[in-house]
Amino acid sequence: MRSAKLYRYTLPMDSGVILRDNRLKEREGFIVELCEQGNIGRGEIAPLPGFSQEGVEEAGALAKEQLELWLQGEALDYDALFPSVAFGLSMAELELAGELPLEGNYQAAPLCTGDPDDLLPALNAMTGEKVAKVKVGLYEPIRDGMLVNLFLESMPDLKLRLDANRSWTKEKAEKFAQYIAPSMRHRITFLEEPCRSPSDSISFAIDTGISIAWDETLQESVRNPEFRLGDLMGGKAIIIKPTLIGSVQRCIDLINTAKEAKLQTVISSSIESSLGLNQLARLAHWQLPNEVPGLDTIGLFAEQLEVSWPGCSLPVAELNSQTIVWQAESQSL
Ligand code: OSB
Ligand code: MG
Repeated sequence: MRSAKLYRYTLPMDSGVILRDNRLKEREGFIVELCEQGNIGRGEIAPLPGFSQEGVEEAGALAKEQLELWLQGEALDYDALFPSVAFGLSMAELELAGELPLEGNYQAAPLCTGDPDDLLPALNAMTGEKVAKVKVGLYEPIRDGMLVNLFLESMPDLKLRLDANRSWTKEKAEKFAQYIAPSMRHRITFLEEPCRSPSDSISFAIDTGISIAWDETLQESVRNPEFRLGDLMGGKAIIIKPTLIGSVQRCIDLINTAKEAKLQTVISSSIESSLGLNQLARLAHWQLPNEVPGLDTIGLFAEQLEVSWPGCSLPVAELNSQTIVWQAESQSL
């Protein structure tokens, strides 16, 4: 017999400047729970406002419809579903089948969004490779450039991932680069999407020697079924945010194609609850054991959900305290 539940959760949070114009004070989403023969599998369906094309209501309606099919024993066609729904349902199926390894990579690249002084203790506490992520493009490019240069100069073993979220014109991006000493540039592992247009970002990489990574461009590209990873020329890395990309299988396919193309691949958060974030850490360790994932987002929340993120002391709300919006069981299977 199969049974399934859909919980709707609301968690207090403050996304601060991370989401730029889409500041969030609450995170809403669903947890799907599948049961079969005493086994259980969960997944998170949480479209991210301002990033996902689907809204939370639409995602919930589609999830219920698909859960009905699952109860009847049908195989779900993930490529036809909203990315957030495909991700959550496929993750739940994977966990139910016992195919998602338990071990996770919880070593996140610390995310610096405001005061650079906040980053120093986190960096000093890191063992192994020191890698941090800094949001740029929120203030003047000159300030960003000076700051990044200062970081690199003062910590010789530091590597930085930067993210501009397409906020610069080509001129502003160049202004930023002017302030980074050429001898430091190779320690910027990559800069995500410096410019509004992808072609300007490619020119920027060629002109400055600073490697770039695709995040928004990858999300846009995968919406086109004809898309081939080889179309994303000029980037050194891709950022995979499964909630915005689709099913676990689709993410794994992308990872494998990227490996063949020698593209660095980073699994990253779409501000999932601690439940989804833990699963992303497990997916990252399983598929990309040697890559630090971009999962340092639990600190944006005021509460965790059901499972704790390792080392995080925020209170944990039980799944049972959330609303069950739908549940059913199959008769025949
Ligand atoms: O700008 O890459 C982004 C999270 C949600 C939406 C957009 C972004 C992010 C992150 C996640 O930055 C953290 C990370 O990638 O390290
Ligand atoms: Mg990004």
